[in-house]
Amino acid sequence: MIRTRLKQTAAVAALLGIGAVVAGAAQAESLDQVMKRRNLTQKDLLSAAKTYTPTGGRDEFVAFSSGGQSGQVIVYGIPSMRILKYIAVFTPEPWQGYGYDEESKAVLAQGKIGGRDITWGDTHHPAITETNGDYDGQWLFINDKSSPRLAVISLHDFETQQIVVNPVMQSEHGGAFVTPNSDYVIEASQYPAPLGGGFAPLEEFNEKYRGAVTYWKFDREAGRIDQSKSFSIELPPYSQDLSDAGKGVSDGWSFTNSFCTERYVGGIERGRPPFEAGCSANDTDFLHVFNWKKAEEVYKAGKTTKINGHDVISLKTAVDEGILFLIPEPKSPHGVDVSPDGKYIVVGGKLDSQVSIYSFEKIQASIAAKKFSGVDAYGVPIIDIKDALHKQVALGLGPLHTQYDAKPCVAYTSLYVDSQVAKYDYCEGKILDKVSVHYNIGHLMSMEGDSVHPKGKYVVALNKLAIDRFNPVGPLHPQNHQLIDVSGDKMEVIYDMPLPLGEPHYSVAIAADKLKPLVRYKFGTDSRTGKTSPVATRPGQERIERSPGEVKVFGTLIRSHITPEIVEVEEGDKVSFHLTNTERAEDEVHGFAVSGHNVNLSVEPGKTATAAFTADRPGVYPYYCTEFCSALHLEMEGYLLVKPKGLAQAAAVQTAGVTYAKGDFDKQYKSCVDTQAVIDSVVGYITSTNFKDFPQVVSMVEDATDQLNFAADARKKADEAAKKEDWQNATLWAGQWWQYQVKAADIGLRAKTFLEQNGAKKVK
Ligand code: CUK
Ligand code: CUA
Repeated sequence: MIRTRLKQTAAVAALLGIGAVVAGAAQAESLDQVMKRRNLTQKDLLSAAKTYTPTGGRDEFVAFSSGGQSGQVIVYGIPSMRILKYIAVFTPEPWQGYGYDEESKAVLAQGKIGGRDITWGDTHHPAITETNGDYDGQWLFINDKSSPRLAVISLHDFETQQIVVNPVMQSEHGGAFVTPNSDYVIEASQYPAPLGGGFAPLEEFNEKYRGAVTYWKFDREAGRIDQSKSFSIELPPYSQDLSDAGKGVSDGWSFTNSFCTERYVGGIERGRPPFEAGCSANDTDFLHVFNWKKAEEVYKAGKTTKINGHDVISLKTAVDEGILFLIPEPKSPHGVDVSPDGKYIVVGGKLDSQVSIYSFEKIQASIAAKKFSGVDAYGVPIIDIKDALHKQVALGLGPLHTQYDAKPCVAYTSLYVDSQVAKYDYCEGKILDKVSVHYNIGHLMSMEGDSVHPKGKYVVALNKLAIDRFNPVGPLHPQNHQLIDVSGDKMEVIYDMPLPLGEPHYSVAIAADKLKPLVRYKFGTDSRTGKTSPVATRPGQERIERSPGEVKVFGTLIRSHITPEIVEVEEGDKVSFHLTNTERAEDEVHGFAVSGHNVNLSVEPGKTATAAFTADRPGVYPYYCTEFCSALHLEMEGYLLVKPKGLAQAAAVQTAGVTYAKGDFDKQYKSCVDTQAVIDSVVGYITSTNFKDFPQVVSMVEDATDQLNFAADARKKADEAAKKEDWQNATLWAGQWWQYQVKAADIGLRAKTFLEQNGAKKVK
């Protein structure tokens, strides 16, 4: 064992730069040869150059994509299209410990419906918080279409912190869409049902079934939706679809389209034609136009009805107070997207060949003049389509969703049936370009393309089918996001990215430099509340608290040990491990898993997480860290001993596997002293540079200093034991001293490499 350590000392020295040069490799291939071998064209090379991101390179934009049925959010970089993270939202996700630690279980539990766990979600539309209509990169919202819920994700740590259940709807689609200062998050229902739940026969569809739109109040300071300050508006039983908030001139208004205004109820098994036939019979459906500022006043004035304790403005009040208007929109409409200046509202019709561009000014003129073509069956005033349209542009078949460019009046609309993206001038109504995508595009995303200042450069096509684009992996194909370069006059598809997680609907992309995520948590943070955890434990304060039937472990995690290492409980005890990662080093995550108990934590630097379970089976259960965190990661282990009830205390004789004598101690001690010389040389190098100009290195130096302080402490213990000629403990503590030295050397080496590669200068 000692000899191994000596060898390791040599290895550390070798790592630090006294190594041999790798012998000459075969002649490198030329670019021409690679092109030939891989059958690449000049155009391919150009695309590669536009998307390739060299090692260590960063992306210009970060995209947040819905993860569809996975109930997650997918984060990736643009233009490299490299996936960076899956954010667990509605679905348990082991790597992040989501749904395994008690803190995140509490978040998932907020999403229960009628006491039932819903362990997945159908995520559709992410929205980043906005300030004056610009993305601010602080919070992210996403909806669940299947069970009407909305989640709040902190962009400080990319973790889900809140789930709210819609109190009146049974399904939804048109969320999450934010108002220009994120005062409200809009969520509109999809399939009508009795508001607030409960049964009503389908024969009473017209009378008892309803749609709704909810305005969730976002409390930015708390970073939470405030359910007590949120309200809804009752709507006719149409299938309300997507929404968008007005901005600029149209701030204070919002728009939600709809289909199946026929209010058709299918029933194939009852001999009726299916929903799809009856729901697409009319030539037009209705765009809903809301004065939400007015609705807010009406809500604050208390002119609401309570449903499940939630304030609802009735359809009648909405009409009487001038909150709701309808405008016909052709045919089976889908997306509704407000232009960056707020002057136009673009609607795509799935069964139409044109987009309809409504003018906010014209809509307002009609409302002011009370010029309506009639009312619907519920008394809602209808504005004549001719009085509201700015233009209709024939783009192609199946226009769905629209995003905007940095250039004024330029928009991109997805054409589902044609499998194309159309670029056009929506002010003049002129098509500028079209590009084919593969296949059947749903949403599309331009950079910050639904904000008041879109960034242009790229559009991503979110295709519904991949078919032949990738290596086959069975009947369930990956999703395909195609990157389109839109910087020139002609759009060019330059990259295909398979997404193997769920069917993404909408995505949003933000300039990467607007995101300022944490490197580490403040000591003892509960990442799900963002506050200091009441069970955070400082190093040296680790303890086991026992009460009848209950054992609470307050522990810490640091390279490479779990404190405590042995936990003895009795069969039937309720056990909780409250673990705090006391690392300050970047990316030094520790996991925690207990054999056979479904215990799995991810504890990032500074975080506190809790695993709770009942120890109902006597036995010996190893626990360990699940992240390869250091050279001694495998030794980051411990035992949970579950004693059978009533077992007499065994004789407490612990036998060591190996015994050590003075000679062993001397050898170990010498190897520590040798290692210290190596460390000193690295420290000498680092401190001779301008390392303080590199924040990453400063934090590594902090971490290494921590490790060296731990080393000094272990050395003291070794010295004390040696003084008592307790060679067993003296040798073991000297070994621990060496462990800390290796960690310090490891970090020092990383810092040295960083400085060398990033052009650090000698200062002394
Ligand atoms: S929806 Cu899926 S393609 Cu949910 Cu926004 Cu249009
Ligand atoms: Cu901590 Cu492995």
